[in-house]
Amino acid sequence: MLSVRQSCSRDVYSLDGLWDFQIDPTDLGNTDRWFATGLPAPRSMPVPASYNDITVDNAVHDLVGLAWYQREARAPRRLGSYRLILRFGSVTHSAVVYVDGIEVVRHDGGYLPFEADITDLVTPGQPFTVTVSVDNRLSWQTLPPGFIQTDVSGRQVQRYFHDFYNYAGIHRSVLLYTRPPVSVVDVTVTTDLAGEDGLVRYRVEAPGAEQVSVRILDQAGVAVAEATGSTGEVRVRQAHRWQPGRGYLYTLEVQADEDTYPQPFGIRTVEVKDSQFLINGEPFYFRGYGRHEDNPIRGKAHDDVSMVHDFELMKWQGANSFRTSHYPYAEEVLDYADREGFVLIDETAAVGLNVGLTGGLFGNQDQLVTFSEQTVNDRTRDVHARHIQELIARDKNHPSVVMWSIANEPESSSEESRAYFEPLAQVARAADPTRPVSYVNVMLSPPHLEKCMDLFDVIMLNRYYGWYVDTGNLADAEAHLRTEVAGWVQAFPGKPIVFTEYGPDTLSGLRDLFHRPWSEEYQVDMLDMFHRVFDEFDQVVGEQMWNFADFQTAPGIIRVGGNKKGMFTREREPKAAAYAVRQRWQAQARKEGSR
Ligand code: GCB
Repeated sequence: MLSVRQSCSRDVYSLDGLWDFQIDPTDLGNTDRWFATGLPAPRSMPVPASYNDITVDNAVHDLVGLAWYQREARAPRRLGSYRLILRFGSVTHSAVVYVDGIEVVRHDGGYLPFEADITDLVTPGQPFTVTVSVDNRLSWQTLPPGFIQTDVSGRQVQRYFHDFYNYAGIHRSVLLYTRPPVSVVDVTVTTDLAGEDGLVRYRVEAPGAEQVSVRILDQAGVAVAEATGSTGEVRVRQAHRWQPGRGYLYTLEVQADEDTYPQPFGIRTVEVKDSQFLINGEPFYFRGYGRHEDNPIRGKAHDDVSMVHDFELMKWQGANSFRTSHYPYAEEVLDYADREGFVLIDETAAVGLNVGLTGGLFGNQDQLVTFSEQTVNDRTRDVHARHIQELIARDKNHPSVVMWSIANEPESSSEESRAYFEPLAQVARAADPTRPVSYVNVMLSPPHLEKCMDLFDVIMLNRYYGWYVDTGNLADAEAHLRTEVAGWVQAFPGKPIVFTEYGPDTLSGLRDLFHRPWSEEYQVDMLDMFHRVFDEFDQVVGEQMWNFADFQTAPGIIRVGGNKKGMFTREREPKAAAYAVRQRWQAQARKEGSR
């Protein structure tokens, strides 16, 4: 799906701000038709935001079920023959949208956009009502998966297998935009290098358009190439390459009859070859983090203030990359990464397809099986395939995205897991033949147990030697880590290895002469130990520690006010490790710069 971009044929209006809001744990709203009659007892709720931490009401914070949002909007006065589209950046986890009481769209999946053409339901210049029912319930057929239990008081309790709080609500901007009756609905840009030149292949979908043409504008807005037709290849002479740290962007300005759509893109190549990850033909070493969209009060909502500040912190550290763990991030974040030259591993919301894990490496208390008719099944796989397709459709033109991660830490050591993932690897490759595809492997599935890695291009590993195992014994941790890396190198020769998680929980301010677990000293020591081992293996081409910042989780005996593995606190104050790792990453960056 195309991002919303303003142009001479497209006007954009924001519906962000305060909406009416009401929780509906007993599902009254559908029976009483709140979408037509209005919310009986609304309170104010900001959009975008997770609703959970905004009020001081436990019923809102712990809601399992439906919440309703409603507001008035006004159709543009001079709509003429143009279409009016209502567009949501994301609603977590599923939404049904009504305009003046009539359902216009429903969408499952809490981290991807959706839209509806509402032209025929509105009158130019007149107000209309938008209502959204938001469902935060997770089941075995949602991503991420979960299941609901009823406690002794009859209250519904959401259980899940991933380690971040189940924040919900309208998490990204709600927009109205106009476009001509015949308009661009999709653009795909892929690029190659030919010596100093860039080759730009494009495909435009604009159903019914009689004339399609494109111009390539450089960063100064100067046209450097053009072509006609809905597909083609254009040569950009002496092209500026999009490079890590230098995010040069061109714009493919598409003209389809009356419609103009500006599609930003970068000229660069990505390839996996001989245990190396190549960007523009040069070995790239990933330095950075797994992250979360997570902030005090607003939860998982996007906001530009936090985004820009987080990128400043990452640059200060010398990081060059991150993974969008564990779901697709806001489109604004991808646009900004493109501009800033950050390298992204783009992940689906398939986290927790593994009943062996709940918030870390500890037991399966409910005796569940991951893959079965009652749990993760063929229907889940169909949903997963759709998520992969929607993610790639949204993010395919971002030069910052260099690899797709189709799942985080799924079960991958059983025959069932292979049967589940084999078709999904194909779905991803069919949707995008230009980028490597992989998934993130869990510690429970070392090379001798692993059944899926041969389907993928890069070995991504989350490892917690020194924390969940060998706790406090970094000598043993180091030995075990070294042996395991050697095992991967031997089992999958030629595949590069990226560490996508490692690090201990660390309580900011806890200092310890004896460097024991939870102290800031231990975080420094443990990260240092991992880095020592990485440096011994040429096949290790990246280190993304866990996590950029502390983040909120479900309550649990191994979580103290959330997960504390951040390099920064949840408020973005640095821990000691932030300075120590900065020295290493800045030194690496300087070395690369002098090459
Ligand atoms: C993992 C998960 C991540 C958790 C982390 C932890 O392996 O991928 O979501 O937060 O471990 O801290 O336990």
